[in-house]
Amino acid sequence: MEQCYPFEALPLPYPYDGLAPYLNAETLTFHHDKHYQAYVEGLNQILEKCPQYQSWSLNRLVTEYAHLPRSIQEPVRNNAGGVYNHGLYFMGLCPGGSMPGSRLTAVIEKAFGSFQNLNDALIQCAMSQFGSGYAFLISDAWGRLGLVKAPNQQVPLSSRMCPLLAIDVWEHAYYLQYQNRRKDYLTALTQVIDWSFVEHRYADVMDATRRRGQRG
Ligand code: MN3
Repeated sequence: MEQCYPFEALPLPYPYDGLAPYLNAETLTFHHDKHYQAYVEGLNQILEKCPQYQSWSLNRLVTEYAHLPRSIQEPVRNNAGGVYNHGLYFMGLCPGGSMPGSRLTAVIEKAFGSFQNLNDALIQCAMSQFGSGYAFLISDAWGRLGLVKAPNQQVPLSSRMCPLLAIDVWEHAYYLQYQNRRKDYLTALTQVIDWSFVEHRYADVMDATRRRGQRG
């Protein structure tokens, strides 16, 4: 799902009230239609004035923004990051949640001991992000899972790391429903994570690694 200019917000693959009561419709509507949309528009506005970079994919923008003219590096980093991270966040949720299949479960147990441990560690990682940012479940190029946090709209994407799941801990992600209770939000969120989406992304990372191995 490589996205290109002009960028568009990915439509929610579930209704606005589909994640209730864990995330209510008001929270989801503002988050998707206002906050996510603002990053999309911000990125398009920057690139509108820089046609020579309109061919850059979203992945390229978030990984190679440092090669852009200095004046747009920071705005591209923030806005392209916001587009990437929000797409990943919303696509990683689904009504009722879903469980990982046997293949991903085995990888999770190897890295975290158990699925429950992963959920606990994910909440802990997201709680420890001071201020705005995200917690991510990532895979390295060898298929090893890990958790990382990042401030603002930084994206932990590189040749050796791919984010599989993004947990948004900006206050706008939960304030309307949970106010300052970030942990309540995170605990609720673990009920609606779409682990089959995570498993698909993980399979994609492994396929890409195999292809690179065959080339090399
Ligand atoms: Mn957000």
